[in-house]
Amino acid sequence: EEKAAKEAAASGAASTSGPTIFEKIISKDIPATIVYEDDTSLAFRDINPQAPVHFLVIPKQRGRLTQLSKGNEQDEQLVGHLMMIASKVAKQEGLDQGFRVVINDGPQGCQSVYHLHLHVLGGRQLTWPPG
Ligand code: D5M
Repeated sequence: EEKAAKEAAASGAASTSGPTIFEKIISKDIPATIVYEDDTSLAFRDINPQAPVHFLVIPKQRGRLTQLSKGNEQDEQLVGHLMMIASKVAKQEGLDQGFRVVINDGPQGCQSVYHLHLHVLGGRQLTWPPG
């Protein structure tokens, strides 16, 4: 299912409207392993981890920001906050040798869930460039 979503994203066929799976995680209608939560934001483990540590950081407000490229000045504080959570939870997860923060944006960025999210990956030697 995840592979299908990825392929749909790459082909540009992913849905860019309506509630996403992340809204159901926010409302706790579907389970997730939450590693951080505050009033505005949530971090939880990725269901399809690409590294020993792989979690996502998302804003809680529904429909606020589907993707980074839709943001404006009003989102600056929120996006900064998500970044700081990424760093804080990376530390909490013991990623003292380094980690990577990724935002996939749009079809060519391979975005499959249209609710802004930061990927944080670590716990192994990562390579560059990404695929
Ligand atoms: O990444 C979307 C990411 O969301 C992808 O790495 C899988 C993850 N995902 C999808 N569904 C779930 C659930 N239910 N729990 C946890 N993680 C999930 P993108 O950047 O949009 O390609």
